[in-house]
Amino acid sequence: MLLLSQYLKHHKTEDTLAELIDTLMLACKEVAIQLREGELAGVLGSTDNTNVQGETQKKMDVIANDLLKKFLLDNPLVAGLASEEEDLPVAGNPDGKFLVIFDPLDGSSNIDINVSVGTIFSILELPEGASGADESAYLQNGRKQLAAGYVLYGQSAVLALTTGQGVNFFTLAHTGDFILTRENVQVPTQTKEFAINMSNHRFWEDSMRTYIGDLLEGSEGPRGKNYNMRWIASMVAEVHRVLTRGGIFTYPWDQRDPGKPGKLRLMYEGNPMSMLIEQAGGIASTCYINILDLEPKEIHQRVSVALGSADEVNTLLEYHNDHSGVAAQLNS
Ligand code: P6P
Repeated sequence: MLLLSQYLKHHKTEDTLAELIDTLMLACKEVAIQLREGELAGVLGSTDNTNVQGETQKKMDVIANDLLKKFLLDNPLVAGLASEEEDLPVAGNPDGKFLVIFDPLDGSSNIDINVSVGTIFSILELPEGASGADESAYLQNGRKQLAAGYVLYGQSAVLALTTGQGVNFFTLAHTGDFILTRENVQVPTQTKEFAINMSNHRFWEDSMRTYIGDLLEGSEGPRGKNYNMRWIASMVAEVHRVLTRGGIFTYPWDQRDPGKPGKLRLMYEGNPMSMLIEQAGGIASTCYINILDLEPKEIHQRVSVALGSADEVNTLLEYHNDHSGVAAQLNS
């Protein structure tokens, strides 16, 4: 039984990075405790506020965001943080070395129906001479991430973590320790399982309609095999399924708001999940280029996402080989 701290030490993770990951886990353990109490703690339901995304904030969105801010800003290593629930970055210690970007509770629309949600995080180094108060310091290409991961609050609380040396799962024990439960996670290259919100079908590009249509034709169609579909409406749960048994998850650009690249956010959903997927041997694309190759322009910018089993994502990319449309322009 290897504790998270022992694993990081054994794999020579730089000391201050290991310390920061430990701080993040202290916050996530508190989130897990609140979620476990649920109705009993009065943490379900919504607030009267909307966040910068224009979404109604759930009580747990605010509680999780406040817990992460408290623990991170108490750590002098943190120069600043950015959150889905914060309009602007929040400055930490001016002498700190790390920036932390997070979605405190991804999938929170599932809170009141007791379906899995999660905390997604991305860790960057503060650029030389920059300040954690400035948005520009956070706008770093996804390949600059020092570490990325999520804590999925399901039947068990599971941390999926990469520091650039592969992906590992750690399960939260009753002792409060995260214990290594799966080492060197690998995404199977092929799959028969896809995840997309089918209710948006009429708004997709023709290329996506054709790709999904061919999946639905099953063994009689051009793909020559039957597929199963999943949609949890919680990216963190979908990505955990893909890391665990393969699959393709996609939330593509659509015509509902054609000026938006997609629904999901690049800095605290796309980039951290893409680092995990690539580190586990999968592919994470905008449907046009690798997500980790995008140059960010603003902290809450959105992105089209197609990630998972390498062979399946490559097939999706073959359907999206025309890069002349607005979706490709917004996602390249
Ligand atoms: P829809 C949750 O709000 C989220 O950002 C992702 O976790 C999830 O995959 C997606 O949105 C669900 O979107 O349109 O199905 O509600």
